[in-house]
Amino acid sequence: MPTTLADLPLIASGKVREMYDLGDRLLMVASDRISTYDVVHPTPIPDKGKVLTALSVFWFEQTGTIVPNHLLSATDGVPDEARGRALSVRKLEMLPVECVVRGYLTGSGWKDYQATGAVAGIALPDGLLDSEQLPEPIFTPSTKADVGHDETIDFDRAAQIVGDRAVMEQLRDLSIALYSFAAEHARSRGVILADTKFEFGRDADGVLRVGDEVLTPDSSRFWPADTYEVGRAQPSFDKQYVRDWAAGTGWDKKPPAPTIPDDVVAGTRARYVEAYETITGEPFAAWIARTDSEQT
Ligand code: Q0Q
Repeated sequence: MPTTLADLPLIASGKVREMYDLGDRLLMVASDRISTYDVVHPTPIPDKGKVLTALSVFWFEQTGTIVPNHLLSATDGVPDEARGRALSVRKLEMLPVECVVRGYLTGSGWKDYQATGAVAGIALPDGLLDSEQLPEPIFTPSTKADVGHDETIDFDRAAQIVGDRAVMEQLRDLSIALYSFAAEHARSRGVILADTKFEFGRDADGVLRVGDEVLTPDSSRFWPADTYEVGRAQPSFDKQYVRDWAAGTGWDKKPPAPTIPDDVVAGTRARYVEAYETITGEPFAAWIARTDSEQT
């Protein structure tokens, strides 16, 4: 009997995503919800969940030779109501750190650098400017906060939390390799991948796999390369349209978030579809056709 999401045990939920139990595997579902300034708006962005799911699948398929991942299928076990925006994934024993890689100095990294000249205990050259590309990508792990922001920690603390320095070194090397591959690909398509976050776990055979979503606009910062300018904050490839609108409403960036008008919804949807087609070189319609069919 075809299932619906309501039939499945919910095991975890985030601001814009849910994780359900399929028994021998999990169902990772991306909603069409959008959050700005960490507050979820009441208005969905049609197809946002499908675009982000399609991007994760693109990157999983591109990076399987760098590190195995948890993807099983974009159709098997996926209820019709979630087709295109949900993946069945292997059950992993997730490691308790967020693996963040930064190629550019922005966000909390820029704040830490201004205050200390370092990020996550990694000393950086003097005189770097906001949004400047770092001499090389840096690994800046963070704790997994249930509520609020993850806290950046240094490598030694991350190794202590994971309980094995050699495993932490492996996570660092794999995270940097994944980021570097994706950043080179994105840059060739006119998009800067400023930073990203990975989560890893071990499957039942002890194999280390990258899990969660990967290299999506919700787990990464993507900037358009053609407007990139060092010395100021950069517009987000996907969220700038809605952020600029929100700034114009006088919203205090605290809950509740304002309802998004139709034209901003349409413009934001268009930016997500553009992000997918620019990065992958594939029409978004191809993803819809692929996941509408039975098997992939
Ligand atoms: C797992 N999460 C995060 C989450 C809500 C993701 C559980 N393959 C896995 C994964 C994954 N990915 C998880 N557990 C076991 N095996 C990841 C926090 C929460 C939606 C998506 N929660």
